[in-house]
Amino acid sequence: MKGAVLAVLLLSTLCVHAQENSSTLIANVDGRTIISLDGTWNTIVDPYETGLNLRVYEDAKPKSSSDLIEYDFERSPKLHVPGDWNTQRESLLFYEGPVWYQRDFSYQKRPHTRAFLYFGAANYQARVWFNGQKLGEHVGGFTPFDFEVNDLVDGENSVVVEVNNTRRLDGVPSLNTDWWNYGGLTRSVKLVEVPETFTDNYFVQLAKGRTDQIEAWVHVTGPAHEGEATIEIPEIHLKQSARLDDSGRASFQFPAHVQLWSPENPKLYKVVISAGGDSVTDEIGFRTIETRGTQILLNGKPIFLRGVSMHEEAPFRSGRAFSEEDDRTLLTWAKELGCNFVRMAHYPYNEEMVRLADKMGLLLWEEIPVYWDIQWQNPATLENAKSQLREVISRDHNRAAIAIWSMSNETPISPERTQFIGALAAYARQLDPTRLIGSAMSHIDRTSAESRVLSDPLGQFLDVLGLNEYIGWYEGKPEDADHMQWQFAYLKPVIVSEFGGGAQYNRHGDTQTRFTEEYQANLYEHQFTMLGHIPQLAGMSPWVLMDFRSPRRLLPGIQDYYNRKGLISDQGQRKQAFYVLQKFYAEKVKEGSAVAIK
Ligand code: GCB
Repeated sequence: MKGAVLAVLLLSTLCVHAQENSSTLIANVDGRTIISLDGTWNTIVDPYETGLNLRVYEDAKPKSSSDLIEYDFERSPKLHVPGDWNTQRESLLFYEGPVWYQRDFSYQKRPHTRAFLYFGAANYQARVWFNGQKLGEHVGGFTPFDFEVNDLVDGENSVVVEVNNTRRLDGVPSLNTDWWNYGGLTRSVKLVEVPETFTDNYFVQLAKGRTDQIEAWVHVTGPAHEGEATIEIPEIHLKQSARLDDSGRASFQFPAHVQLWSPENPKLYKVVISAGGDSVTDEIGFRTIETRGTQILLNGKPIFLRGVSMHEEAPFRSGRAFSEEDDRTLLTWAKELGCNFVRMAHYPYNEEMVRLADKMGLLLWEEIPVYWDIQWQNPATLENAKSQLREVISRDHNRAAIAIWSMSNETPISPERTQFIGALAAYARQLDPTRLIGSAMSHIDRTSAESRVLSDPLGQFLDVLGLNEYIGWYEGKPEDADHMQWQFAYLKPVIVSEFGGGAQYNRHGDTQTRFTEEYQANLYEHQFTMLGHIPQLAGMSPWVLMDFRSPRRLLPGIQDYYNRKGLISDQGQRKQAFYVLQKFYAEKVKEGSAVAIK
C-alpha cells in the first residue's frame, strides 16, 4: 500500500515537471553541432514498471556493501540505438511494456551556447531524465522531441529514458494496427549545441501557385531575438533580410528565379538562414503542388502519381528501418518500379528518408497514425494527434518531396470522426498552407454488384481523395474489378491509395490460388483495367512495396506474422507482380510523353 501511495505521489510530481520543461523543437538538427548518442545503451526490461519506485532514473551506485539498490544499469543487457528492441533480442519480439535505457557521455557546456537532448523518435511514450533530473515526457512513436539540458550538463552525464510501447485505447494509433508495434529508441539520439539565441525553425517555399515567388518565415528564440533575419541562396545570388517581430518571427516575400524541383530534375539549392550570430544551412527544392478540378498539378502541369505504399520496415532483417542503407534500398526499389511517388504509410518515417526522397526525386504522401478506430470523442486523443501532426510538419515542411499530408487511414464514418479529422485538416492547413491535404478512405457504398460510391463526408476537408479498396482479395475475385464502376461524391483528384493481395515469394499455382505469385500478378492486371475506368484518377500507390511484420498475420508456413502483400519479399526477392506494375508504369510514362508531345 505504502508503495502504491508513493508511486501516485511520484507520478504526480513527475507530470508537473514534464510541463515545466517542455521546450522548442529544433528543426534541421543535422545542420547543427551535434554529439551523437547513438550506439550501445544499457537496458532494463521492466514489465511491471518497478523502476519508477526504485528510482532507476537516479542511476545510483551502492556506496557501501550495506546499501540496497536493486538495479544496476552497467551490468544489465545492452541494446543498440537507434533500433527497436523487438528484433534485437529474441525474447522481446512480442514484448509490449516499459524498458529503461541508460547511457553515460562526456560533455561540458561551452560559454554562450545552449544544449538540447534530441530524440528522432521513441515508440510510444518516453520519459526522460538527465543527471537524475526529470526533463519531461513525450507521447507519439514516430515524431521528434527535445529538451533543453543547459543547467544540468556536468562533464560526465547520465541519460535515462523509460520507453513504453504499451498499446493504449486512447492512443494514436489505438489498440489495433496491421504493423508491428516496434518499441524502443527507434531513431537517433543527439545532443545538439546551438548559440544562446538561434533559429529554431524556418519555412522557405514557393508561394502557393507561384513559381517565381518565395514566401518564407524564420523564427528565432533566445534572449536577443531582435534585429533582422536573412535568407541567402548563394547559387542565384539572392540575399533577403526582414525584421524580427516581438515574438522572434520574420516574414518574407520576394521574387526568385529558380530551377523547379521535380521527380525528373530534383534540384536542391543551398539555403543559408542567419540571425544575430547564428547561421544554419539547408538544402531546399522549390516546386508548387496544387489541384485543378480532378487533376494534381506539379509546377502548374498535370502529373500522374505513379506510386507505391510502403512501411518503414528494414529490408533483409525486418525491424524498424533507420539507416541510410535501409532508406536507400527501399526508395531505390520504388524508383526501379518506375515510381515518381511514394505513400509513406501509416506514420511519419525517419527524417533522413524524407531528405533522401528530396534528392532522388520522389514525391511523398506523409501520414500520421490516425488509423482505423480511435477515440474520436476524447479531447486528449485529438491533442495527441495534433501534436504528432505539428511535429512532423515542423520537421519536414521544407522538403520539396512532401506533396501530401495525410490525416488518417480507413477511419469508420461517424459525425465525431468527421469532426476530429476535419479539425486536423484545418490545423494542417494553418501550419502549412502549401501542401495538399489527403486521407485514405475505405468505407464505400455498394450501390450494385458492379458499382461503388465513395461518399465519405471527410472528402469535404480534403484536396485529394485517397481510396483503399481490396477487390479481388478481401472482396470478390480479381476479375470482378473489370466491370466495376466508381463514383465519387466530391469532384476532386482521386489516388487509389491501396489495392493488392498476398503472395509468398516463390509460391506458385494458378491465378485462382491464394498466396501464389500468379494470383497477385493477375489481381494487379485486373486492377489496372478498373483504374482505367476512373476519370478522376490522379495517382495510385498499391499495397505494398515489401512484405512487413504484422502480429495479425497468423497463417503458418505462409504468413508467419508477415503481411505478404509485398511486391518484394522481406528478403528482397521481387515477385511477379513487381514486374507487372513496372511494365504498367513504363507504359504510363510513354503515354505521358505522348500527351506532352501533342
Ligand atoms: C488496409 C490497411 C493496411 C493493411 C492492409 C492489408 O486496408 O490500410 O494497413 O495492412 O489493408 O493488408 O489488409
